[in-house]
This record gives sequence, structure tokens and C-alpha cells, in this order.
Amino acid sequence: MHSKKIGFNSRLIHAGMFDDQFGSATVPIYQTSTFKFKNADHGAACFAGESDGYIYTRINNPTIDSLEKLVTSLEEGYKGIAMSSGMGAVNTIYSALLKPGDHMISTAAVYGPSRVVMEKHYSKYGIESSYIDTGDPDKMREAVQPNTRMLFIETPANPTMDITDLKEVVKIAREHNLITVADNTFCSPYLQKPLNFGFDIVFHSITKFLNGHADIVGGIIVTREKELHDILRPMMVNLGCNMDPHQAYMVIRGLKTLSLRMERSQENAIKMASWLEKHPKVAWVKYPGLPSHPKFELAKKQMNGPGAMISFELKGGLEAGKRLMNNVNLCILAVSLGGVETLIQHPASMTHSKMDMESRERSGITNGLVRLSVGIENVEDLLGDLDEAFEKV
Ligand code: LCS
Repeated sequence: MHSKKIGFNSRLIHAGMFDDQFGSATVPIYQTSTFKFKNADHGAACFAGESDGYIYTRINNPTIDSLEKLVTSLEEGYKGIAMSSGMGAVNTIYSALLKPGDHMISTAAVYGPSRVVMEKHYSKYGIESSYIDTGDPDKMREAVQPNTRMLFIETPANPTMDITDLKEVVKIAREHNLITVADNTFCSPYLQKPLNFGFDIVFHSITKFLNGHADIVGGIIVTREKELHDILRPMMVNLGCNMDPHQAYMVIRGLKTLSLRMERSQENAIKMASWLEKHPKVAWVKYPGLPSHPKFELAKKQMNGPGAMISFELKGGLEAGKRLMNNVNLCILAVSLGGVETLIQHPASMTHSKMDMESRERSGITNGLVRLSVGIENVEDLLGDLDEAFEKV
């Protein structure tokens, strides 16, 4: 069932379902690498795309199909392509849609590996890229070159929480005939649907809010039109970054509670962001739900809520960051995000510690920056944990 007529919450439960032979009320796991053809002609028809029969799990699989249909329905797109990871999605997009001599414009604070793989590896094949403040449409226009082919946006960006105006991106892309790609990992389709703004491609690290339980790694791409899907899908198959059926089942299960999880995490995040903003050891808080966020009004327009990700800057810099990390108990000191458990991390001493300070600061990763992915625990317990940890800072 892929119906836009039923509501978002109903789609979370039903949009991935299909009629299996035993009438299972949940999507069955087809844990197989390969599928039996009825005969040689059937095999030939499957390969020719003239039959929708299954062939081989790297190419297609009913459980993975279900997840693809489900997320496509949530993002209101044409079709989905599930992946082994969010980076699988990034690489499928880069390698399928960019060729030597092309140029890509990307958000300056884009997820680190999305930039590293482009600058270190795709550059070897003559693909150029610029990393700019995509929150400023004038800067985006200035960055467009005759060979620009793609605008690759992450909003809110990880971990700076910078917000890009989706409508402006599409406007600029249409002026210059560019492909638009949105990393929607921080929002999930519960909060933001870039395809409805005219984006060509939306993708996720499914590891995060979509799965929501910090127990699998995966990714998914959804396109608005058939044309790009037909280019991206064979690239995923040939790169071999397919999802596994069991992994797809886990995500389908996790997705059922996406709205409930997002609502509860967001409720906690709103309280925590306000608490942090008043804390004497905090220099500033960047959360789309606070009027102090530079794009507060835009966030209200293009997101259905401020979400569950908060960044804040400690007055005490690097040392304060380490101390806070070493003294939390309930908040888990770990990378990743978007699960039911609250995670805290300090990019300068953890994920970005290998970057020199100047480049880090240029990307907005300041010494005292802390990122919180707020979960669904009792908020008073989370605040109590932070309060105790702050005392040691
Ligand atoms: N895009 C964003 C915005 C991400 O946050 C991540 C992972 C990815 C893409 C890549 O997805 P993956 O391959 O890991 O499924 N973000 C992580 C983070 O912030 N900490 O650990 C991973």
C-alpha cells in the first residue's frame, strides 16, 4: 500500500505491508541471498525487468522492498533505495550523478565523511566541490560555476545546527539546472519533507531517527522522479551497498513509533535547550526551537517542529568539554544520534579531534561545542544528570 490519502501515522504502520501467503500482520523477513525462478523464461523476464519477480538480494528482496515503499510514502516521493549505511547513500549519489569535470556545492558543516570522501577520493577523478554557508542564498549563487551540477544540502547541519532555506535552494537550482540533494537525517520525514519543496533527492542515515533504537546501521535514498531513481538504483546494486533483509525488518519495526519517539524526544529537547540557555557555564545554545537560533523563523516555516538535536558551547572550551563528557552518567557518551537514548558528544575532543583547530573553527566546530541527541527518558533525570556533570566542569 502506497497511499498519500491516509495520514502520516497510519502510513508508518501500514505503508510497507504486502500480502504474504500466510497473512502475516507484520512484514516477514526474507532472509535469503537468492530466489528460485519458475523456469528459464521467468528468469530471463526478471532480468529484463519484464517481471517483478525477485532475483538476488543485492538487487531486490521483499523485506527491503517493504522498507523502501514505507519510506517513499513518508517522504512522498517516487521510489526508495535502501542501503547498507548513510555513507552508502552518499557514495551512490556522488558516483551515479557526478562525472569528471563536474562541480558540487555543499553545506560547510556537512557530516564530515560526506566531505572527506569527496575531497580525498572523488577529487582524484576530477570532481570539484565547494563547502559554503548554504544558509546564505547569495553565497550559494556566488559559488555556482559553469560546471556546477549539484547542490548538496544538510539541514539542520551536523553538528552546527545551521539551517538552509529549502525553497531558496530549489530556486537557485532551477536557475542553473542543478540537481538538488537533501540529507534529511536530523529531521526525519516527521519534521521535514524536502521533496515537497521541489528537491530531486532526499536521503537518510537510517541508523538515526528512522530506525530510532541505535541497533543497526543503514541508509535510504528517495527520489522525486523516475529518471534519477533509474540512474541511482543500478549504481547501488553495482556498488554493492545494499541493505540486508534483517536490517530492513528492524527499521520497519522501529519506524512504527517514529511520530511517538519524535514527539517525546522533541518535548524533552525543548525543555533541555531552555535549561541550557540559562546555564551560567553555557555560552550559547543552537536549537531551532529557541528564538535565539538565527533561523528560528525559517525553521518554523520549513520544519514541523524543532526536533531533538541540540548544540551548545561551553564557556570553558576544550577542557570543559572533556570534563562534561567524563561526568555524565545517564546521557551516553557516544557518537551517532536519533535513538530513544540520549547521547552526548564533544566534537573537538572526539569526532573532529584529528582536524586542525583552524579548519575546525572555520566549519563551526568550536572547542567548547557539545552535541546532544535527546532521547525519550524522563527529562528531569536528564537535566539532573547534566546538572551534576556541570558541577564538575
Ligand atoms: N548524514 C548525517 C547527517 C549523519 O549524521 C551521518 C552519520 C551520515 C550521513 C552517515 O550515515 P551512516 O553511514 O553512519 O549511517 N552521523 C554520525 C554521527 O553524527 N556520529 O556518528 C555517525
